[in-house]
Amino acid sequence: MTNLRRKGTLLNNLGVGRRLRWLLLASLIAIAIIAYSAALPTSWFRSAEVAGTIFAPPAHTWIVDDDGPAHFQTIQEAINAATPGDTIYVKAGVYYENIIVNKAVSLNGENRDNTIIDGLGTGTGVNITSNNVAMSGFTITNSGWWPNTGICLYKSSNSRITGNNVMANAYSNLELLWSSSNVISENNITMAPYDFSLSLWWSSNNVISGNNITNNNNGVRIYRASYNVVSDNNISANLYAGIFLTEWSNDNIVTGNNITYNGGHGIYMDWSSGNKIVGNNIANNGWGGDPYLIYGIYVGWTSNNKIFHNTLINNKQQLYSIESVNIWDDGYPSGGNYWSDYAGVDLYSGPYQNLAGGDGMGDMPYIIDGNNQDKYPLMSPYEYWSNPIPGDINRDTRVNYNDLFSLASAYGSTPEKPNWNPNADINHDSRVNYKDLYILATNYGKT
Ligand SMILES: [Ca+2]
Ligand SMILES: [Ca+2]
Ligand SMILES: [Ca+2]
Ligand SMILES: [Ca+2]
Repeated sequence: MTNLRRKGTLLNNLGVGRRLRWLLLASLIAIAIIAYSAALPTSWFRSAEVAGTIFAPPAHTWIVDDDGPAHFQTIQEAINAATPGDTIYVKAGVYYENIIVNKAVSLNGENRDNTIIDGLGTGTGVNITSNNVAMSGFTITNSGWWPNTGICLYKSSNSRITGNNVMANAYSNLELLWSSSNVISENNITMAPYDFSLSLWWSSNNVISGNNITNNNNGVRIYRASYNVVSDNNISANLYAGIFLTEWSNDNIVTGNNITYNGGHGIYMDWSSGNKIVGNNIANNGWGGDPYLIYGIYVGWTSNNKIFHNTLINNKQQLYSIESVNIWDDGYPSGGNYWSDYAGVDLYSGPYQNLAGGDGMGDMPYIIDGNNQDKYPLMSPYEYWSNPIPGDINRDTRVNYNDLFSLASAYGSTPEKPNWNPNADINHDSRVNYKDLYILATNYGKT
């Protein structure tokens, strides 16, 4: 009793009541919190972002319009204001700019045909110097003469250029310089009147896919650039070449492209090895009038490349090979290329083409020169050859007695047997029997 009293007396002697003390303490804490958080946001969030933690701020979208309400009227102002991870949405309009993209932002145009970046004939249209940039939905046009270009990726990685029109730039449309692991897809890359429309210089592991690369001076140049994939593009109606791979451009894959009606060579390759040129349609090239630029495929001083499953039709000259040793087929029964000027017949089958019954591959090699031959030239364009009318064993686009003869010659066989004909195994169950005969019979007479 005495002690409690004394304590109470002591506190009371400080001159502060209990409620008042709590109020004071609470106020101090509140003030501290407010002061601390006011000082924090920018620096604290930024450093968290750099560290890649989960505290990154939500990405912001900036709106750009040349003639309506928006955050900015020019694309460059929006890039300057943005932080990495932001999106810049550009409304339809004409933007007379040379743009530098020096941070990881997404540039999205409202519509590729009327959201236009016009360089007014000077500078590079869009110069991408950061990694992880995405750009889609624009027309990029009217940039300046060399060394400028429509879009340049300079030391950029993991960027994506998709769904744009890159067109009518004075020198070249699109260049990658020392840039790797980028995707260039679904663009119209057209009307570059002077140089190659799309060039990869010292750039690796890029994917160039699904673009229309048409009506340029030249199509695609790969220069000292390796491990790139060029697939499923339409590379047509260029004044001179379709694709160049030159000077130590190794281990690239060129596949599934339509390379047609180029005035010069369809594919030109020099001083390069380890490339796979597979499954391309290479037709009607070399008719532009230059007496030297006339080949579907030209290879010079370039060896150890694999070139098969391509379809070569009606090029002014199909092929020229000088000082080169390359592989022109994928073995048996995968096969070689289709050459529209192949004069051989298909009466035999097997790795040595000495067994009765055709198999869709010519019985004699397509001879290129003393060091180069396609051992298994295809009897029809690869697109059909790989997906024929069921029962068309010899791939001559009709199911008739020749196919019946092939099947009969291989009847009862399995892959180890001497009379095995892989194409006679129509249902791919590793035996030639009544099931294959049934398929052939139900398709008999089809063309
Ligand atoms: Ca507008
Ligand atoms: Ca044959
Ligand atoms: Ca047939
Ligand atoms: Ca079978």
